[in-house]
Amino acid sequence: MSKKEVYIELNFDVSAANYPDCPKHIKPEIALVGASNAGKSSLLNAISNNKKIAKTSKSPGKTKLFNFFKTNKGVIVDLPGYGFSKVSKMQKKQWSEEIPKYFNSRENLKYVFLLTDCRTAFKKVDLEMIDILESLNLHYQIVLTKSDKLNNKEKEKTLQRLKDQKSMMLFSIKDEGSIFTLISKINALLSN
Ligand SMILES: Nc1nc2c(ncn2[C@@H]2O[C@H](COP(=O)(O)OP(=O)(O)O)[C@@H](O)[C@H]2O)c(=O)[nH]1
Ligand SMILES: [Mg+2]
Repeated sequence: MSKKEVYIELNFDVSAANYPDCPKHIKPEIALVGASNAGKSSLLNAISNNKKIAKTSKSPGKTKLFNFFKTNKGVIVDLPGYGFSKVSKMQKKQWSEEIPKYFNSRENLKYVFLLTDCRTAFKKVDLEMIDILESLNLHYQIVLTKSDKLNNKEKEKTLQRLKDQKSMMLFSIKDEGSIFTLISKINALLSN
């Protein structure tokens, strides 16, 4: 199989500012959630090998909408990033009302990837999100992003801690192995 066949073909579908505007469909859906700047857009670009599919930004808070992407097997949603200081009223409403509404009501939601920067993981906002996912019994995995920023010692330590820990994985857009691991997981999730 060539590398091109391995990547997930993503096509931007639609953005929704509020939960009721999210498109209805019958395919399996996977959600990406995480603090603003956690690396959600970069991960989408990495799994599709397409730098332009999702806008990445160095300044936090650019993705203020639910962004829906279609694959040939299902749908991937980039949720509004939470937890940065300068926010509009609308942004606060999205975190406190629209994201929980989405998790509460989304019938085809198969799985959630919760992204968090491996250097600053498990801040209050992440823990609050984990609480929501747990309380709704949603299946999820924590993706510790930007692992290339760890030195070898830190990386070794983190991997040791994550051993046999299926609920977490280390990820970097600079680590092909981690990209392909995630692609396989997504393909499997969307095939069931
Ligand atoms: N070094 C490194 N930087 C990353 C990685 N993933 C994302 N970034 C950077 O982190 C910033 C935020 O990424 P972005 O994908 O826009 O985050 P989002 O707000 O969650 O969508 C950008 O400057 C990215 O280039 C990674 O794996 N390694
Ligand atoms: Mg983004």
